[in-house]
Amino acid sequence: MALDQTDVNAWERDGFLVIPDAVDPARCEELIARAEAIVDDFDPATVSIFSTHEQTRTSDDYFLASGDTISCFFEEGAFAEDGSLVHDKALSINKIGHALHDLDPVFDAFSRQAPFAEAAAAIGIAEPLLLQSMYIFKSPRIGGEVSCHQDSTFLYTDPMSVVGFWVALQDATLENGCLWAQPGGHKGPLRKRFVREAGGGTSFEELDPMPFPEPGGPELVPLEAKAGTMVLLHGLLPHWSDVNRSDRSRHAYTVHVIDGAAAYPDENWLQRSTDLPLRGFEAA
Ligand SMILES: O=C(O)CCC(=O)C(=O)O
Repeated sequence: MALDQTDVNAWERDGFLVIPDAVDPARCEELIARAEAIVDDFDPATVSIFSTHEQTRTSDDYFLASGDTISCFFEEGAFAEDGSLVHDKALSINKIGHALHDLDPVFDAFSRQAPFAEAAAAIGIAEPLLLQSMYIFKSPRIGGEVSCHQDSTFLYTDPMSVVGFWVALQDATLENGCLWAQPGGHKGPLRKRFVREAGGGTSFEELDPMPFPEPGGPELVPLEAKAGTMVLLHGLLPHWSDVNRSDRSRHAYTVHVIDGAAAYPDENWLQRSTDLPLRGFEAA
């Protein structure tokens, strides 16, 4: 899957690169099966988000601890007033994160396949470190919108270095909520940073008032992708995905890679314990 100079030029011009047939569809199927097994084993009661006044704090804690865990996150509106699930558990999960790539052997091997390392080298990530992984379900008729954002907001380094390696595990189409991106949008400023507050919790620190392109508007282009397609996303690139209004799920897996030469701030939401140091693309 060698990238050539035309690909690298497109990456630098657009801030994203769509690489069809990057991953063997059989490996996508294997990852889907593994994610389904993780959800099967997951007991929703362990998230303990049912008592209303505690909800924000407990889900914040669960989220903030997830940088070095395998944690399941529900779709908005997954629970009824009485705490019961509105739909099947398997359909109610929005995503699994954020250390699948280091804690689960199937995800570890998937994330460290040659195409990932080759793409990282081709776009010039000097000392790649796999920081975060997310398995995104976008279940039929339930999967929610991912609002327009830049990944450097959440995974800031100095200098900025994060790149998303997003893989369609199932065909992503206009109907089931494919990615949309703003060509060249990575040349714009970072709008905000998502930071941990000294007193606990998180907030957005506003950096630049430039608005994001309007979802569905002319500045964003759809990135429809067959299963096995990899999409590289620059950390400053505004991107978005719509709700899934169709009857077909849109499973995807994304790994966010930073450059080990850049500084990683303590106020970033995602912090890893020293027991689980970041690794590159080499096998453990
Ligand atoms: O898969 C999606 O819909 C959004 C993914 C995304 O925003 C990301 O990987 O940064």
